[in-house]
Amino acid sequence: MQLTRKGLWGGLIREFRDFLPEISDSAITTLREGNTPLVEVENLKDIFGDIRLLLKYEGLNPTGSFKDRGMTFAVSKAREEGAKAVICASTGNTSASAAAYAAKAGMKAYVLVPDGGIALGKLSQAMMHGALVLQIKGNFDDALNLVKEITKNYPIKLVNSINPFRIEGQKTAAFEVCEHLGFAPTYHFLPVGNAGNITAYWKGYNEYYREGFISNLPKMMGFQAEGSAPIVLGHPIEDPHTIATAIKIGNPASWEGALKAKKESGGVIDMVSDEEILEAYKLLASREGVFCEPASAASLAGAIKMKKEGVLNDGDTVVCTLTGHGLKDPDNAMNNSPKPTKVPVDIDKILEIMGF
Ligand code: AN7
Repeated sequence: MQLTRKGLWGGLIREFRDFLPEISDSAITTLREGNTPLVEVENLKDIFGDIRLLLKYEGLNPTGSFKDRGMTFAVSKAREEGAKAVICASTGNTSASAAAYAAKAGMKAYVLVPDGGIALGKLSQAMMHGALVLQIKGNFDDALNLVKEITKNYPIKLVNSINPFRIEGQKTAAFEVCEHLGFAPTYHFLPVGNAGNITAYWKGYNEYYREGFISNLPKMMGFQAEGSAPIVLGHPIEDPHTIATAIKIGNPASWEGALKAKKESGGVIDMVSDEEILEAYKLLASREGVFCEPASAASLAGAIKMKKEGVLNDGDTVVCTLTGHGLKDPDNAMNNSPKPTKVPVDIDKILEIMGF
């Protein structure tokens, strides 16, 4: 048998280079991110009937979230420009990704995270990858303001999604959805925090549309958490709250991008409650075998809400992006599932509990 390279994935910069800004080969910093599966939902027919529902499982990226798509490009660009350090504010996933890609590029990473309310998995990643982790006695919005101020005056590359190369990398997820399906979905649901991702997907779909690869554009359906829904309410929120800490953001950086995606696509920016988010989170894990973090489940919670409101129809193709892996947030997982049963080393007792 002959060994072949068939099917090996070069990371999204190499795979989608024709659709990205130019970058020199030697600067490319990749952990082979992208190429995540589009998983067909099979067991939610009681809710969705004959709607075709698919999950873009971004938790399977190298650091466990979609942030790797933007980070490979932002860090590669920083490296090309000769930067020695990167910095970001983060609710967790951006810091994990920035820390990993900075390590790979041989750069220093500084990450500013809220003190408390950052999921354990994410914090442990930033620490393990050797970032300087600064816990701010404030929220994400405070951290982002500080980072913007610092990068004005010091030679550190900002890698939050206000860095346009982040959006460029992230748009490739829309390319993959089109390539997997062979067409664009009718609806695309996403959780919305800083709104960089919905902005990026909309850009990606539009670029494939202009190329003639797809003949329709999806309606973009962005969902914020109820206690943290500035775009829905139409004003920044001073003190946002939600169990979905990844999207606990009161003043999104890409606010305009989200509104543009909504308006141009004929979609919505709406909100779901923490209860609805947790319900969707548990449904995915227990009935589809897909473990995502709570913020990610806001996309499915949004789809369930829209189905109930009669917006979705039989025959529609609906994609929900699951932005981050469930292992990111072990505390929420433990608090929202049945506890293990402690048993003695006694086969009769065990069989009895098993129901035999
Ligand atoms: C799992 O890590 O903002 O609307 O600092 O981690 O593009 O901001 C994370 C955001 C959705 C929202 N799902 O995406 C950060 C950060 C998960 C996330 C979002 C985030 P955007």
